[in-house]
Amino acid sequence: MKIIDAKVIVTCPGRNFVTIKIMTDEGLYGIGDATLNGRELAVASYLTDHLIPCLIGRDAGQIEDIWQFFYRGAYWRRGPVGMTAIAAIDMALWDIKAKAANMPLYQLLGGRSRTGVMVYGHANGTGIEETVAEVGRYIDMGYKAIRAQCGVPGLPSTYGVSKDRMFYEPADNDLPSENMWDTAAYMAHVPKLFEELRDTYGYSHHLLHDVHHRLTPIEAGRLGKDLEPFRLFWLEDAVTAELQEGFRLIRQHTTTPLAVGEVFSSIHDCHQLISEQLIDYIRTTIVHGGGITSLRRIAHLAELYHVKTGFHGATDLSPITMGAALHFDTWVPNFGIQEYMRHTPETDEVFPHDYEFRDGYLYVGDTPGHGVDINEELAAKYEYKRAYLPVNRLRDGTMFNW
Ligand code: EZ4
Ligand code: CO
Repeated sequence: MKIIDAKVIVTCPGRNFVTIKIMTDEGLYGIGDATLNGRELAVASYLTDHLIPCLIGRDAGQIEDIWQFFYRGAYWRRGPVGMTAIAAIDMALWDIKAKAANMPLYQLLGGRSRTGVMVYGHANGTGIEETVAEVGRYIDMGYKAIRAQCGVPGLPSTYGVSKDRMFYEPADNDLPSENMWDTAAYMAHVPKLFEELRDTYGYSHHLLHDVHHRLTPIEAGRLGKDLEPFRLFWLEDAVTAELQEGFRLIRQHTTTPLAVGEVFSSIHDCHQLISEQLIDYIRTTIVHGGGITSLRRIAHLAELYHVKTGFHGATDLSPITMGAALHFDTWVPNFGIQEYMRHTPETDEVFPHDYEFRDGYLYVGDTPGHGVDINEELAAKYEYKRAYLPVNRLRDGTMFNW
């Protein structure tokens, strides 16, 4: 089966999404997500200008060879723009292969390891009381696992606290908006939130928290220790992870489980974190980590070291990534959990899909492929709109991590 054409579709049904559609001479096509929040057009150009010309005429079944061709063949390896572009092609090719086999993708990967995929939802509020009430709402909706984020007294805005109850969207401005950060205020506040949550709801649900790269290793060790009585499922992105060995220091000080990796683009970004057992969950997901071909390698490496998967699943990952991730989650032996933020109805309409939420779990359907399609006519109605993630500064103006 030969690739005869491929195109990039940019659409903005409430937020920007980039999609590749690959066509074959047998009439089958596959789609892949190429969305990189705040840098969408760079990936679109990487695909259109540099990868698609090399795709035409190739055998659509040679997924591994095409992956290696684009990874090794670029000479310039890794990096989020390039790896997102490779991921998009890889996802589309797995979609085609599964359609050709007339199988849902999880069958092709090795079959079902579980009936459903446990997901966690996002509860947040401006204060503790509001956040506690929100967690209650998620419990009522059937969630078994809930991430809790809360405003910090004295800070006008905080990562993870949304203006819209249903749909959180951090890329909120045409140019980066500026947030303010205060580590001491945050560290004093978070344990109070989790104490209140456990006092209110007990210990029958999993609770998670995302630090969003704002601490140093020794601060993270302290926070992890302070949170130990509340038995978190995980503490996410406690520190930036360019320095993988930095996690050793956190590990020496706390038994709170650690998750990291949503911004990683390859196995080399987490090799040491995994092989030294410095983390418990790897969050690198299909769209930003080089596709299914690449994530398979990461998951197998992780399995050797008791590390489980916990794929990133924010709204800036399109329903295509969610579909592909759910097939992967349904198969992968060392599955941990899947993040799940609801897409808006406009987005769901542009990307029809067959996965569904029931009682705390997401279930994939049995449509051949990854089960997600794109309505191109509808997609064309939503024009790209530039949007940036915020930046973050300390009180004295110093640029910090967002
Ligand atoms: O801020 O995906 O765990 N989820 C997150 C996300 C990220 C966005 C950035 O594009 O940290 O909400
Ligand atoms: Co995160």
